[in-house]
This record gives sequence, structure tokens and C-alpha cells, in this order.
Amino acid sequence: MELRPVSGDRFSSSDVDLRYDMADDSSTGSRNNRSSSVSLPPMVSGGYPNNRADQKKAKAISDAIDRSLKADKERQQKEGGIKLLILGPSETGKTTVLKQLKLLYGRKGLDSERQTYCRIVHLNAMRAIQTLCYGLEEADIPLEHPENEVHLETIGRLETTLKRFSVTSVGFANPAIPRKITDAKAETDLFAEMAPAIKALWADSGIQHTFKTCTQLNIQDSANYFLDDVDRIADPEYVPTDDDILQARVRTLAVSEHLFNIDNVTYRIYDVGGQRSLRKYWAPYFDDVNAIIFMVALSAFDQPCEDDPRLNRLQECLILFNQIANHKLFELTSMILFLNKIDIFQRKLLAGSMVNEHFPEYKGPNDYYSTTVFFQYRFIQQCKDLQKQVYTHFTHATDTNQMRVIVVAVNAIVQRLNLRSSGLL
Ligand SMILES: Nc1nc2c(ncn2[C@@H]2O[C@H](COP(=O)(O)OP(=O)(O)OP(=O)(O)O)[C@@H](O)[C@H]2O)c(=O)[nH]1
Ligand SMILES: [Mg+2]
Repeated sequence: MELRPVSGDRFSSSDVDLRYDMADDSSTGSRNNRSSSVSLPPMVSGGYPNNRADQKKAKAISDAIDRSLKADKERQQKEGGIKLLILGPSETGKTTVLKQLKLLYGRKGLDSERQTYCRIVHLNAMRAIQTLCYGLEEADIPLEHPENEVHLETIGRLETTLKRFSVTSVGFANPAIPRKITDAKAETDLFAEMAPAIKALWADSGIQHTFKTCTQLNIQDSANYFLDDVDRIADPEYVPTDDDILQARVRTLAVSEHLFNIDNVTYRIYDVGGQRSLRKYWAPYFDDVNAIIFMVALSAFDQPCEDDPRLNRLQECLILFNQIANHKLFELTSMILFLNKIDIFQRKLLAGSMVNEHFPEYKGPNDYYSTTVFFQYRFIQQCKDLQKQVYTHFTHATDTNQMRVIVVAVNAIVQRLNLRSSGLL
């Protein structure tokens, strides 16, 4: 299986690049519902160690990781429960599903994360308007109101500040960053200062036109959700709602483990980073997996891959699913496929985006029903073992009501298959 690192981790214009460390997640106080960051190989050093001291250091780190993984494994065997991995490429909604599980089954829901997400929401909104301004200028789209030019300059000056934000870790002050920037109040003040410019630009039909037409910009899915609500999120007393947290985007860098008790069964659920450069960290968690939820963003059918712009995002998803579904360690693992972001998928079809322009082998009508059946078939087709059941759900991961129903269905399937594989059914 090819889960090798791919070099050239590109800067993404759509994400907040914060290490999402769940170690202090106090929503997990109960015995069965807790989260922790799982030890990871260091991500800062590049290349290979080239002197004895470096080699010694690398070996010590590698041994420490092995010891930690071994200890984790022993602990897991002792604790038992169902081990479930959430896998899939970046931006498919893995962490969003995890947030829904916290909301539905965590003791404190998302309460312990509200403060952190205040900052992420602000960064998401600033990043979104910044990407739109860049797109407007690149595509030479005129502003509706020339007096907004001054706001374009203000947003242009944000670049350096956002780059500084992008290298910090949640909860850990980065010494390279001036205190003022890591201070939460300074961040809130910065957003409040930017709010009039953001609002004026978002209301300008030039920016709206950019938003609707420049699909190659890779604007985050929740851009309009936050930009429509700048006054609310700029309020000094602002506290993110559950929906805000579900919409907020922060890319996952570290693998994290979360314990949930669902219908009296303990689940150990692992959320991973989906970027190509992070997939090398998945493999150590492939032993003894009972179930995998594989996430696909159906809405990405007309988008290029972030890691490789020559490749279609959904094609990349098919390739990755092929590797996972046919992996020898997953022969007995229940495979659950979430064809996610159906709300955006539907919107794109209605706006005239054509599936057969990106998947020429598709000859059917461009309606929701026919195209989703086609994509479901394309994924199931990837399994070489024709007996392998793939349980498919069409999901809208930011919709808590829909996810509530889906989690119940998934739990029923996983428990039944688990009993069957242990000979109890
Ligand atoms: N509209 C809509 N947005 C969604 C849906 N699922 C996820 N999102 C949004 O998509 C963005 C990315 O979701 P994440 O859960 O962070 O993606 P991920 O797979 O964890 O990405 P990595 O951590 O980089 O691997 C977030 O802004 C979510 O709010 C959906 O079904 N509909
Ligand atoms: Mg994630």
C-alpha cells in the first residue's frame, strides 16, 4: 500500500494551519468519554539525519515513539471496545464528524473548545476575505464601489499577520511570534479593527462575483457562513455557537484518540490529518481496527487536488479508498463510506456544474439522484473482494440532526458485525 509521504506541502489559502491538540479536552471527563493527542513523530525537522549526533537523536525519538505506541496498544487491549478510524483526504469532514460525536455523546459537548474556536472563526473569516481579494485582483474583476479600494489595501496588509498566526499551536505560545499576536485579546481587537473592511468588501458585487465564479480559488466551504455574520463574530463578547464550531476549519496535524460510550459500547475513535504529507502517520494505527469510516467530499468532484493540482480531488479520493479498502490488515474490518458534503454537491449541480466534464465516463443526467448513484458505484467498485460489504451513507456532516440518525445506524451496523466476527451472532 502506498501511504508514503509526498514532498511539497503547499501553503493553503483556505485553511488555518494550527496544530489541533486535543490533550486538554476536558469535555471528556467521564471514564468513557475522553480525548487525547496520540504521540507523533516530530514534524519540524526535514530530511535525513546526516551526522552521528543527529542519528543518535533520531534513533532516540524513534525508540520513544515505538515505546509509546506499544504502551498505547497494551492500554487499548486492556480497555477493549471498538477501534474505529476516520480516514480520508483533507477537508472531507473527518474532524467535523468527530465534533458531532462530541456534541451527541461527549459529557460537555463542545464547551471546552469554545475559547479556542473564537480565534479560529476570526482567522477563518480573515483568510476567506483575503482569498477573495486575491481572486478579484488575479481575475481583474472591478470593484462595484471604487471607494472600497482602500479596504483591499487593508486586507492586503493582513498577509504577514496571518502567516504568523499560521505557525502557532493552539494553547502554546510560539516564541517567534510577538506577544501581542499570541494574546487572545489582541486577536479579537485585530478582527474588530478589520470588520468594517471585511463587511464593505463582502457586500461589494465585485467580491460576490469572485465568490461565485472563481471556483479554482479553493475558498473554504464555510466562507459565506462567517462572512454573512461579521457583526456577530466581531462582538467583543462573542462566544462561538455549536454551529460556528462545526463550520470552523482547522486542519488536523496530529492523530488524536477519543473515547465515547455509544449505547453502552466503548468506541476508541481516531481522527487523522488527511493531507498527503500526513498520511505516513496513519499506518501505526492500522492494527486491530474493527471499523473504518472513510470520508469523501462529494462536492469536490469539480475541484483540483490541493496537493497535486493536476489530479481531480474525487479521483484522488477513489485512489485512496482503493488502497484502504484492499489493505490486507483491513480484510475483516467493517468499511463505512460517508459520501459527505451533499448540501454543497447539490448546490453545485443546481448552479450548472457538470459531472461529465470531470468524469467523462459518466453518461447519465446531471441530477442529484443519478450522479450520487454513479459515485457510490465508483467507490464500491474499488473493492477487489466482491464479498466485502461497504455501508454507504450520504451525509451532511455539519447538520447535527442528520448526523444523529446516521451515528445510530452506524453504531447498529458496527455492533452487529462485531458480534458476528467474534462468533457471538
Ligand atoms: N457545507 C458543509 N461543510 C462541511 C461538511 N462537512 C464538513 N464541512 C466543512 O468542511 C471543512 C473541513 O472539514 P474538516 O472536518 O476540518 O475536514 P478534515 O477531513 O478533518 O480535514 P483535515 O483535518 O485537513 O484532514 C470545515 O469547514 C467543515 O465545517 C458538510 O457536509 N457540508
Ligand atoms: Mg481534521
